[in-house]
Amino acid sequence: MLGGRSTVLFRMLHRKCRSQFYPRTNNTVSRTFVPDEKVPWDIIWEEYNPATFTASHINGQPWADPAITDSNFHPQWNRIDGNINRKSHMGQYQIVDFLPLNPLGRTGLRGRGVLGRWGPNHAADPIVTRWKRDESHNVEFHSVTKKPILQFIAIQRRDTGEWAIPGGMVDPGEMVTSTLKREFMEEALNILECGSDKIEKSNALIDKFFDEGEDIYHGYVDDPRNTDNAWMETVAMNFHDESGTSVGAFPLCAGDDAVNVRWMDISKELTLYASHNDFIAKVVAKHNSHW
Ligand code: RP5
Repeated sequence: MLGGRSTVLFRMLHRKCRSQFYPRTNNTVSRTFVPDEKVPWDIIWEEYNPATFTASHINGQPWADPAITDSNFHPQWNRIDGNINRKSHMGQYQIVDFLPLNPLGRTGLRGRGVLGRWGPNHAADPIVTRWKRDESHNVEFHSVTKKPILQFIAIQRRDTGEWAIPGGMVDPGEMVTSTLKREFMEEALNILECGSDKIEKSNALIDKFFDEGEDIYHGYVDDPRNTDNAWMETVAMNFHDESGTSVGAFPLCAGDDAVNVRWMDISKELTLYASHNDFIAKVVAKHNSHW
């Protein structure tokens, strides 16, 4: 648990999951307001009694857990449970009244919201980058910072309309490295519907590209879907096309969960989904590029 840490962490990493209305509910589900100082579970707050919400459409879904009251449901918390990873990147999480507790603290809402798993819901985020170039293929530098401008492949999410890294959920038993490649192929190249000859003939190149990623972040995501009992975690990796001639030259095509996809210039003005800005900032530090 992170209860004793300063409130700075909560302001940064636990903000979007305390917004007034729960997403995808047409503002019909409200969170109890949780001020920064009351986020940690070890701060006693006797009156804390938020609403409970688990979206009805997740009942019975193959990707979702059963209700916590289901007598056949015996989750192995903090462990690899069959082929479901119930371990957290944040260390051991607590179980109170049979429910896992969000390791970052209170969110103002109990239940599972629209998330499939009680406890951690594991995702993977592929951050695919290249240098911004002019028509003569020369790298462009920012006029003020004099640093080269990095671009990354961003998708516009269908659910919130926000721009984001084209990440997705890790399937049960799936290796995170496979999720990173699969999600990119589905979300940014839409290989099924738009798969061009060029991409089909480049299988070996794509495999090699996705073999050479660099770790950027693994841990909690400040996702607006998080609740007191279910939350997003991710592994973010950077895949960089230095010359801009391999994956950096592929035609982009938005997949099912996206309405748009494009190369986006990176700067501190970006406003991305969840805590994706923080992951992009780490990529910038690695490449010493414009911010
Ligand atoms: C975020 O949600 C993760 O960082 C990842 O980008 C995404 C995965 O959820 P879906 O896009 O599958 O909804 O928390």
